Amino acid sequence: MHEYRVGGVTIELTRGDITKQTDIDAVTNAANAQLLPGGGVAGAIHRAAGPGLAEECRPFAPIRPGQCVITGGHNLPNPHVLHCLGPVYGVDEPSDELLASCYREALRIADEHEVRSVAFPAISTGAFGYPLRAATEIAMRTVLDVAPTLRSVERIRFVLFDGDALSVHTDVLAELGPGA
Ligand code: AR6
Repeated sequence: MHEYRVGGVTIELTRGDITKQTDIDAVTNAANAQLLPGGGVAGAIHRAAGPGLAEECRPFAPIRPGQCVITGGHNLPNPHVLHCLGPVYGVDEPSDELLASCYREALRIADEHEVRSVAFPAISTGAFGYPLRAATEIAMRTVLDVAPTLRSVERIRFVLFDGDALSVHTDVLAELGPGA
């Protein structure tokens, strides 16, 4: 686990599975507009949470790119799920602003719900095709920008599925960010 401090917030980078974050209050789903189980992160989160999650999601759907909604965690080890719809790269424009909005909105809503720790996957970098390095720069810039404004959230963890994504996140945070 790599750790960085920004004001009162710790940013953590780790390799792993977003559904296995037992010490985190709110995990983020890289959702689809209908908030249904899909592939990738959405499939894994809905599988682990059980059918109650899709049922709770139904009244909120569809959501727009850049939007985020919060639900309970059902059978996940986390009390909350933040469902973010990332932009489809090359289709939903401006994709950089829509992707930044996902991270900003998720943190704003988490803070509003007095959540203390949030985990993110690399939104839009799978089925939605966003180039990993560009997406990582947006994610890190947004989190560094928002962190000083948070009252409740004190820990933000990026859970990267493979070693390549972890090393890109580590490089980008070292370039942009606070000292380790
Ligand atoms: N834990 C952490 N990261 C994961 C996991 C996991 N369990 N599984 C995949 N990743 P994606 P998107 C990584 O496709 O691009 C779905 O079908 C993956 O390697 O889940 O926002 C939905 O239904 C990639 O780097 O999300 C939507 O239709 C990143 O998480 C669509 O895909 C995001 O990959 C959303 O596409």
